[in-house]
Amino acid sequence: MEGVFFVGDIVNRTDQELERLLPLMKKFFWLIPLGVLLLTACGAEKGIEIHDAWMRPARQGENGAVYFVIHNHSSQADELTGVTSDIAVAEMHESRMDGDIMQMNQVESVPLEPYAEIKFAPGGRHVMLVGLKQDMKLGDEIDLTLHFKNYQDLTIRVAVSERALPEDHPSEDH
Ligand SMILES: [Cu+2]
Repeated sequence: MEGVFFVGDIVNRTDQELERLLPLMKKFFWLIPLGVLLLTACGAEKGIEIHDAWMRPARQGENGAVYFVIHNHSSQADELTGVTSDIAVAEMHESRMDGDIMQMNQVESVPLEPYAEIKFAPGGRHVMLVGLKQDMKLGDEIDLTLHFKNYQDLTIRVAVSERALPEDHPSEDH
């Protein structure tokens, strides 16, 4: 008798606790999917993003230099292995000041460390559009496709705009 009573007591207590817990569980149950959602959002690799792509105006037959920022959001290292364009031969270049002379070298690839932010900017790395097939006027836009060692190809929009260049970062027009 005593045992049965004891078991009943436990059951009753459990029920009471459940009754107390249930509203609480209902109240906070939405936290679980929210938590999962946040984990998913943080865990989801955003991959590689290109920001702020632009180039200065240039004439048909000339070269144009394209600038942008590559952001590797991934914990995996990658590599920019090439760039292609429909309106010119696209090469990756790196400018360096050697005394008063701007040296420009073609680079085959650009390493992208995990979470790296790599700037293509006047006076440094740029994509050279060699022998433009068309005039590039203010407000024009072109597509440029970036190829990576691991990541999918990214086609970006490049806007032609006039931006002030720092005096110690001469133009890449050549
Ligand atoms: Cu160049």
